[in-house]
Amino acid sequence: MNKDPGCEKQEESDTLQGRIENRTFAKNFFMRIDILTILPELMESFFSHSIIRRAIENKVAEIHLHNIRDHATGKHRQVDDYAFSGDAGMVMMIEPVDRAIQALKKERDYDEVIYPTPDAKPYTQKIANRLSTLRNIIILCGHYKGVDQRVRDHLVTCEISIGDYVITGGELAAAVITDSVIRLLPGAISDETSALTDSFQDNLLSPPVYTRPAEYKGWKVPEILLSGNRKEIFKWKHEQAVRRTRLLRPGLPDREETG
Ligand code: 6GU
Repeated sequence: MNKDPGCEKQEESDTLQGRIENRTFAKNFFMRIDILTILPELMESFFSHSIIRRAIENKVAEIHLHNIRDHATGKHRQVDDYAFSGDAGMVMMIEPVDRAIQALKKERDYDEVIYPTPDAKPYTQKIANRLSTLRNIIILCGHYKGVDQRVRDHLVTCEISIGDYVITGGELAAAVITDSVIRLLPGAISDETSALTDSFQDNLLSPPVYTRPAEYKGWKVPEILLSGNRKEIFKWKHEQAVRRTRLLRPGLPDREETG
């Protein structure tokens, strides 16, 4: 690998607050995400539901799905081939991927070409925050044994792993990235402040939450939450968040700092 295709470039708008402040200057902001995949149907259903659909309806974001196979040449519209190394497993070919990317680049400039892959740095909220400040991004979904390394060396600008395990294709990872980014865009979720209180936004896990009834089968909601004392409740929530983080994710702050 010739470069570190990290996705954590520092920007003034690195904090979410900074991002929101910057955004107030950018009226009519919307984000365009182009996803290159060999399984567009698989992704369609995901994006036609929930938060993502609402964001699209509210013109906060646009998602365009493109079938890489449409850019394949030859009778069989081949998009994968055997590895030169002789290893088992197919490799996604550079030509259809390059053609798909160039077709998009001809239409507009892109801020990042993202390639989700297990052999990359781990995805964090910090990266999601930064991606949410961009206007046009491409996400390339890999399959088989991955894409030809020359795609990564010459076309991809940002590589992301969504965790230390392997899933079959890049589609689910692209969906994870898209969801986490779009929910940060102003207007994507009704209560805009709720993106600010997400787990990880301040390197803390969320505190526990409760709703009615106050008692069920003898299992009680903590007394403090019924007290109406906002100051004490705020303090309790913070203590709980710290406790949970220390217990479950002791390395969380370090990991965020070192990227
Ligand atoms: Cl981005 N892709 C695949 N196939 N597996 C993964 C991943 C991505 N991140 C973690 N595992």
